[in-house]
Amino acid sequence: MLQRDPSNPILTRSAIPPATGLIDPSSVFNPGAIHFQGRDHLMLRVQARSRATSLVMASSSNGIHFEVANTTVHFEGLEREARVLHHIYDPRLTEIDGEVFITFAADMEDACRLGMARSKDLVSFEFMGFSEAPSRNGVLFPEKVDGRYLRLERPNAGVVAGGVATGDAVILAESDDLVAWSQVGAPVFSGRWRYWDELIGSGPPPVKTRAGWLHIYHGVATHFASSNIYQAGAVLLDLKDPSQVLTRTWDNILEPRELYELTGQVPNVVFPSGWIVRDVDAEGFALESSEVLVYYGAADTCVGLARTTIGELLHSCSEGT
Ligand code: BMA
Repeated sequence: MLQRDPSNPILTRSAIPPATGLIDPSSVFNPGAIHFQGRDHLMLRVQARSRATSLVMASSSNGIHFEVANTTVHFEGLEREARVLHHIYDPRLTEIDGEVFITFAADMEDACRLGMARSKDLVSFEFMGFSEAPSRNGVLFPEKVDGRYLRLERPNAGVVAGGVATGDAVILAESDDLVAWSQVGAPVFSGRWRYWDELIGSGPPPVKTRAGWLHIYHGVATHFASSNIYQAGAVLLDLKDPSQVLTRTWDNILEPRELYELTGQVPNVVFPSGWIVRDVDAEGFALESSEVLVYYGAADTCVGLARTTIGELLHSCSEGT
């Protein structure tokens, strides 16, 4: 369904310049992505050998070959957070009215919360706040719907036996100011036990198409003895009421098959976290013919790129149940 780029993995740990201060890092994965001010940008998750996590920007003129910045990202104001903060990671990027908003996971002493930051130039970043409740995999819609900002997120309160806190439901939240958020109604979609997407979480932010809000998510199959398997699927949400699912893929659309996805820091993982949609009409709707570049973390070790089109993704959703 999704076609891997022949130059995969497009980024590995050797691409991180020592000038970042990250000497001989272990991994680079789960990037946010955006086309902004004429270039393609990734916000990379880089893990040092201490397993401390940093975020590093990279940019490209073709979406394949990226130049990695010499500095790490600093969210101005985050240093004033009083609670112990261990890691921030898995950023997702959304442009709203010429400004880029970043949603990210934040591991605190008691829970993982959803953080937000904003930037007008992808050079300086301003921290905005954290969710009150444990949550992660948050993605902002690129425009207000019915006068409200919307985001999808994955409450992170459940604990799988013997494992870390996680979840099997994606919810919709709304806000007037991008700071205070409240849940809208029931979960938008849930995990399908015994199949590929038992645990779920949003991938890149939703994209507006004439057919509805198109969205990619990751699903985890947990029922294999040796290891969880992270895969990708798609879901189409109603344009006017995105709490309503129109169609959803039944098969996954990307699963670990290549060596760099099957083996690494965490084996059997493809984790889509960013995408760039090339062609959009005058009203902001993605064209069915548009190329889509999907960026994903592979085995929590490196970055993969897979291509498709809006039309193919819509078709794969329509084949779901
Ligand atoms: C998820 C998150 C991701 C990671 C994935 C596979 O729960 O922690 O950051 O890529 O697991 O390890």
